[in-house]
Amino acid sequence: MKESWRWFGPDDPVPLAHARQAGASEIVTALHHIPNGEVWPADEIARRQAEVAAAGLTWSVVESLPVSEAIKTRSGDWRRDLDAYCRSLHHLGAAGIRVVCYNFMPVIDWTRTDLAWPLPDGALALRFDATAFAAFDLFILKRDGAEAEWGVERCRQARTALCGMDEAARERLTRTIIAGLPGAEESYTLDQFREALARYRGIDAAALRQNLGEFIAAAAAAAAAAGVRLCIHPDDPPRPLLGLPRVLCTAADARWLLAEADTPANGLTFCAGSYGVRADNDLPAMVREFADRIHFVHLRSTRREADPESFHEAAHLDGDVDMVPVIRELVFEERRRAAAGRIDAALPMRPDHGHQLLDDLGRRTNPGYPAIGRLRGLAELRGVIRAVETLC
Ligand code: DNO
Repeated sequence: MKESWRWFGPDDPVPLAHARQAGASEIVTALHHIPNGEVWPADEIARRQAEVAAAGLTWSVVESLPVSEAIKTRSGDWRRDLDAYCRSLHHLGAAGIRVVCYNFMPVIDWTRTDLAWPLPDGALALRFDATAFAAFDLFILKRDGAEAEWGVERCRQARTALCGMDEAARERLTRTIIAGLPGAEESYTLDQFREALARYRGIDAAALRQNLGEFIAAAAAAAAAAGVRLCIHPDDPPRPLLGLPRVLCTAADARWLLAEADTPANGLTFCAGSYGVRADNDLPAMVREFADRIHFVHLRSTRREADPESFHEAAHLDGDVDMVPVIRELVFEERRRAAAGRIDAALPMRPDHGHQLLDDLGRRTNPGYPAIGRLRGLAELRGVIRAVETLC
């Protein structure tokens, strides 16, 4: 596998030199300063590539080339944005960057309620607490219809949770949900957030699926022509939030999307942590089924809590994800590709997220992306990969 490391660009508090010392050879990044919907110019791609190469690394995966809200809702300037998307794919392919990750989550990207949840050993983890999320939805956002969706018991728990939060805690929860986690690109105030939600009135799961299907038909054709492989990131968490549909949560969703455009240019980012939040996703079986369409891998593990809709991020080899069988299936796929002479035999993988520990604590870090927590994750995963490659 190609060991890669996410780098958020020149403002990332973890420099490229540290990614290299962690043992990574590849960089996963994006032109974060370009607004969603705009073309990524060839010269800006080349400049970023040169910066990465100067550190002895290769920019081999884009995460993400964001899909604009106009495209997701198929409204406003969506045709212009789609054209820009296809032009960016062309520029990336011409620069030799062949793997492009994206997602199709409405309004908000990945979502957590707590970015510094203390573990028993003193390290800090990211957490999604369904009750805290309900408290935001019901009593801070005050979304119409939320009460009926959450049900009596969760509303009661949420009211109690809200009473336990002071003004600062409520503000922190709100910002954690709507201000955008690293890589999310969109950031909202409460009023802007309400407007963004309103744009999805009338867009249910079937309508969003149709929009995604139409997007991938056009984008995969452009990607194929550019020599690029697109790979969708699953929804995180993998279930509808705030009355918004989410349509890439399960094996059935992935199967559907891959059939919509039957070309390697339409592929998956296999994010073990996101798919693993659902007990009904059998991860090794999913890798086996979708193997030849997986172009990028996020290795991370989550732990479901006593409340089955809540989870926190566990250490990479702990949690609910069967990491060793997942890695074994990925290694088998790499061997099949190598035997078939495919140029994409080595799969790019990155240690996704990491606990804040040791010198990470007290430092400015991008939530989920501290240096030492990820270094530990990568080292543990590398050990498993080597063992599987040797013994299986
Ligand atoms: C979180 C990431 C996501 C991911 C996007 C892909 O850590 O996995 O932000 O980059 O959803 O489009």
